[in-house]
Amino acid sequence: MEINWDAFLAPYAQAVEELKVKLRGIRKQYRQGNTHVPIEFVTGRVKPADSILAKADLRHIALENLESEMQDIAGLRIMCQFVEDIQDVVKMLKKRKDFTIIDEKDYVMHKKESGYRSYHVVIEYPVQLINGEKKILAEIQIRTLAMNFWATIEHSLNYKYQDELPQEISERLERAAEAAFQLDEEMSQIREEIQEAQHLFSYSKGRKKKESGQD
Ligand code: 0O2
Repeated sequence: MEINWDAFLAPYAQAVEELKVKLRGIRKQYRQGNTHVPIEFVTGRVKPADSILAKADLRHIALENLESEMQDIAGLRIMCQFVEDIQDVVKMLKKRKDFTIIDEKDYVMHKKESGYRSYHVVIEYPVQLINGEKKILAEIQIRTLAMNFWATIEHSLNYKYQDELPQEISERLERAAEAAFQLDEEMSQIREEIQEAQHLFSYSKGRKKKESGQD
């Protein structure tokens, strides 16, 4: 089967752009509300054609079934400061009316064998095209900054070694996963202190801006 990649990926690209704006908008609303902001930053990407083909091969997904079986062609990532923020973000996503959640995977409570931790939500998102509406699948990954740091490093090492990591690196990654977990635990313990400090800091920044007429 011959795929016209530009045409195939266009709705996914549109969905990623729209969802980035929407998810970043949530962050802005929290900030304006002067409450704790559970979202640190948001990224998004469309899986490149070569990665789609490699994954389809690995997972035995027929090209005709890509749209229904590959859930992460459109991918969004929401980074949080604290593990507790992840559930707040998931709850907030569940209340939204502009997409439907069709699957959830909790790799925070149940980490993967690799040490990977993250919360995955698969959504069905309607994009408006010139010839009508098209519902596409997108995956939103919600994770802490520590989980993201580990996953990003592990992903690039696996890419470099083509999923055949030398024993020593594999062991170091395991220890790093544990260290990232401990970091999240420690930060959770002093969460209230940190939030109060951040609140004071943004309040004083806001006042200075006002005083210097930058507001
Ligand atoms: P890229 O380059 O990140 O876009 P499933 O296993 O199908 O039941 P899951 O885990 O949601 O469910 O699907 P999958 O296909 O295993 O993983 C989807 C994405 O989750 C991956 O995308 C990664 O982004 C992330 N991920 C899953 N497992 C790991 C892991 O062990 N390490 C890291 N670093 N990331 C992981 P891709 O396809 O890797 O592409």
